[in-house]
Amino acid sequence: MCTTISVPCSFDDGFCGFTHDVRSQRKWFIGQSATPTQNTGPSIDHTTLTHKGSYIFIEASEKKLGDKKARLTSCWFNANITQCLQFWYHMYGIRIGSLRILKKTNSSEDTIWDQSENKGDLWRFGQTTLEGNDGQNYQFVIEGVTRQGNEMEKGDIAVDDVTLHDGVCKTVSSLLFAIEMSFNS
Ligand SMILES: [Ca+2]
Repeated sequence: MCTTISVPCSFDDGFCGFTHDVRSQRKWFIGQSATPTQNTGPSIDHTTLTHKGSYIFIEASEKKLGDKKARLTSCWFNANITQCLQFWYHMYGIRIGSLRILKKTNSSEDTIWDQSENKGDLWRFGQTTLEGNDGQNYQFVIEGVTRQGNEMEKGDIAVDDVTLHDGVCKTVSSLLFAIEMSFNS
């Protein structure tokens, strides 16, 4: 079960088997170097720390009505598997929206991790445990949500280097992993 996604995923060769939620009108895009809008989004790829690698991002200025969510979904995991989902995320922009990780079963969908603040031009480490204890097979969803209003285009959110480990997540200080991506330095 769940053999169609390939992790660790650097997004350098596409979406690693993650699929777009067909009910969402927005999509995650593969990005490289900087996103099209200035003063939002990453400047460089996380995997290589250069302009050459790729990451996924939501383009906040994409003009679309209706659904503001972009959702990327894993395949189905067996109910009894507990694992730690780890990833790097980038939330830079004065109108940043939300990044969420959801655990989805046939009957429920729960947010198990979320952030909704401007974090500056930094890649940050995130992790959350996918608990396999409720008897139901599950997927996880990487969901980006854009905000409406003035300067809504300054809200690009990016994700890179998604991976899974057996067992629950161990506590780490995300500060240890924060790497500043300043072009001024
Ligand atoms: Ca990458």
